[in-house]
Amino acid sequence: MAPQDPARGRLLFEYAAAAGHTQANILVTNLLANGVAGRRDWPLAMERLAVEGRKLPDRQRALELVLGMNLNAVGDPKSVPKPQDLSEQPYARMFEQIFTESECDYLMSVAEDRFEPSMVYNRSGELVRDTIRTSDGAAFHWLIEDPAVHAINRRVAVASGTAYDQGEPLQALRYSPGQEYRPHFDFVDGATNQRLWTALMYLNDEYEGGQTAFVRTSLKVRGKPGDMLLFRNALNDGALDEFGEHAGMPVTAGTKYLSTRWIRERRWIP
Ligand code: PD2
Ligand code: ZN
Repeated sequence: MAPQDPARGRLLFEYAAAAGHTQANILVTNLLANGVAGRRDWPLAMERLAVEGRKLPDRQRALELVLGMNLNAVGDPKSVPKPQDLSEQPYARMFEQIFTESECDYLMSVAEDRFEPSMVYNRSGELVRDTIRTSDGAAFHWLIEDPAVHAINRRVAVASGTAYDQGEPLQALRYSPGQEYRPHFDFVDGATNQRLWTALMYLNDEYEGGQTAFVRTSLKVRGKPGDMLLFRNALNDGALDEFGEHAGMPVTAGTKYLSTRWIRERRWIP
């Protein structure tokens, strides 16, 4: 594989944008909003988004969504709801109604054209398809993380007491009847920058089955649209929390949409 150089890659997008390339301009705005591989300038990203919104309906929709959020000058939420305690082992908390219906609809609609069969890591660290995880997934990787998705990620960070830069890309997941995520740990064996937390955001209500089940305890969760479940995958000494084994139960009717974000110990973004 060619060596990765995200900062150089960002610079090339900046050149293309300055030369008038529309798509490169959009990507540069996204990178200014999230600060991946270079500087972060939220007010400038918002100004650019407003200009893009005059020509491009998708950008206008992202802009309107952000303007409806109660954000401070750097794009952080001014407040987040207090969580309900669900369990101490595993440590699990529910943030009810942390996202609005329009935010849930937005994530589902932006993901819709991007769904592909979900993958998992095998023992050699390669991403493969596996019957353990039969959903479809769409990752909002750094370049396509628009300012609205970015502001959603910042809300997850504030609620979880972590920094935005510790998060892996937000993923949207779609489960049709029979699809599931069988019991697993989100903890990655041997990782030096461990997945400490998992945030699951429930996006819709039009399905049956599909609860999030912690298989070593009796805890089963079905969030309402806009709710976020946050749980810890590791104990305070950094070791795996055995009680964190969990599953997305098979959906039996309808289609379930969910978003998930795995949060690392330290900075994860380039
Ligand atoms: O989609 C789910 O319900 C689910 C269940 C368990 C997702 C994940 N884990 C995950 O993304 O880690
Ligand atoms: Zn999981």
